[in-house]
Amino acid sequence: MSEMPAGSREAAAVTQVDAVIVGAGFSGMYLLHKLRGAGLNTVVLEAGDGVGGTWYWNRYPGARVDVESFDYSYSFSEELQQEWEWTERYPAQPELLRYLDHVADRFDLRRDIRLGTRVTAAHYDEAAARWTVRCERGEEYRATWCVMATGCLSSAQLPAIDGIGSFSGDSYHTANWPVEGVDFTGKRVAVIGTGSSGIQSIPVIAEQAARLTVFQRTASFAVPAHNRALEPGEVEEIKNRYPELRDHTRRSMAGVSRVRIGRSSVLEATADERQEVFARAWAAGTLFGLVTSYRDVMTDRVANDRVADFVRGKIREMVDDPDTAELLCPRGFPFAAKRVCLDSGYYATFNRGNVHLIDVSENPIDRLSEHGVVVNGTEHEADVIVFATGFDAMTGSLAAIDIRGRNGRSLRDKWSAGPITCLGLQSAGFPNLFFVAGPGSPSVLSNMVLSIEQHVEWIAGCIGYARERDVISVEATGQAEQDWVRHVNEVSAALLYSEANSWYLGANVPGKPRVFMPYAGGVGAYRKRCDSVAAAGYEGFVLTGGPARSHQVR
Ligand code: N01
Repeated sequence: MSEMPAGSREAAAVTQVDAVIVGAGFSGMYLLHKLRGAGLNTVVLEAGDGVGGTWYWNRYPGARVDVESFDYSYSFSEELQQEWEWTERYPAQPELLRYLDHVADRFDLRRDIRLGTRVTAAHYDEAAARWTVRCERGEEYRATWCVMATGCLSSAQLPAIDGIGSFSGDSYHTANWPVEGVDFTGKRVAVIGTGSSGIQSIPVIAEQAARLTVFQRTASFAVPAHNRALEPGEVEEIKNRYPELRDHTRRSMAGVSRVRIGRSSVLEATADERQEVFARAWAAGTLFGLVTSYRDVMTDRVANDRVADFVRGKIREMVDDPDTAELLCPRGFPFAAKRVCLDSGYYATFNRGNVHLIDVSENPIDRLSEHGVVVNGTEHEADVIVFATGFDAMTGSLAAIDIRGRNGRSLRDKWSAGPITCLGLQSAGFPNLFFVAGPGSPSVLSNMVLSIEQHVEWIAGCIGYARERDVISVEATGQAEQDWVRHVNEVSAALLYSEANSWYLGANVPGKPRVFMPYAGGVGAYRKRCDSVAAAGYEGFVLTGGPARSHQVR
């Protein structure tokens, strides 16, 4: 059953701990801090050579966060949030990585983080009620608790294009960018993909490259970031208001502080009123401004079309060449049914003489050749190819690990028709295994840091509750997860998400089941549900006592 040869397993070192956490990004680091504080001997296993997760790997030019910095930051430590100085509304990757490095040092986390340690398997031993976690180089860890803090967007996807290995120049995936950076000066560069990663990197690459060719299969909706430096007075005001801001975000829909959901319908507004409301949302420069401008943007396709028309109008204003502008106008799916992108100069980049857009929606890329990208029989020569082609989202990083629960059942098999979880936190048959921001939780539809903190606190609370009562295993019931999956599906069915081929649905990965994975009911409602489950003694979970109490606790 193991993917590791028996011989190498015998030779490997085995370390006994209370808890193993996989991943040292925002989730894994906070969880280590919490579990260590609760007295658990905890280790974090991290594939990268540094901490930071998403912000360690995604070093491509132009990478920056799309949620405002004062929201996209830990709230668990008053000292941390008071001492850290964000410089911009939407900080770039180096600043985010500095923040996470600071957190690792400030809370003395590094001594329990094993870098360069990729986890390959996690198997549950039912008799011992312990997980065995195996790593690529053969080390083994045994632990009562195992938490997958592996990230929603961490399994990078290369496209299935013929000849991908035959290109003789350099090629890079945005999510696996070299630490030393890439110099595009004087180079002919091809970028494949126009999601968030493409939209952020294209303007920066265009400034350096001799010639940039962008291959677009689907145009994305992008709204302006209006990024800027934060003023000293503004930072001080935010810091003074943190209790109020954090309280609001925890009870909100998307976990951000400056957004209020409109109460009226797009369809009841006059054309002038709509224009004014949309223009205000556009000027605010936030990811959620247009989508929350009216209450029915995500529930009514006609209402949604009004927003989409507004954005298309803006694209036509920004792009000089009318044919290029039309190609850049997204069509065929609702606004925000795919993740909206934040634009820092993307559309304006197509007004540069060295930038060319190739539409591959009807004529897909034939193949990669030794010298470039071949479309419709024409070879577009390039010295460098950048794949901004996304991720096997939400389940990819879990499927990459051979996870086996009770009776040796594999998580990959259990989820072969789509992920099944209770609250996105656990899956029945996998006792003591938790996911942070797992499928079935708000995660990618929300401010990730806020959702991560909520999950970490819930998991730490659950483990603490179990330990106080000599509980040796905690496991979601099949009924509880069925009820939750039904609720997740009902909520998303009332929204327009299924009308787009997005990574939310796994539609970007050939063969992946088409299931809407995140929970769209909002972080406030979700938190209430999690809190009430905990308050009822972990209703929907079976808590099994240890040898002294070999019965179900509760
Ligand atoms: O990935 P994507 P991403 N031929 O899947 C195209 C977060 N993020 O890395 O749409 C040609 O969105 C594909 O085309 P199509 C954020 O949540 C956040 O950009 O499948 N094209 C698409 O255009 C985001 O949503 C930030 O038709 C091919 C692109 O590749 C998520 O990560 C920054 C192709 C992939 O876009 C993923 O974003 C970056 C092919 N064979 C990322 N195969 C922030 O701002 C794929 N494509 C914080």
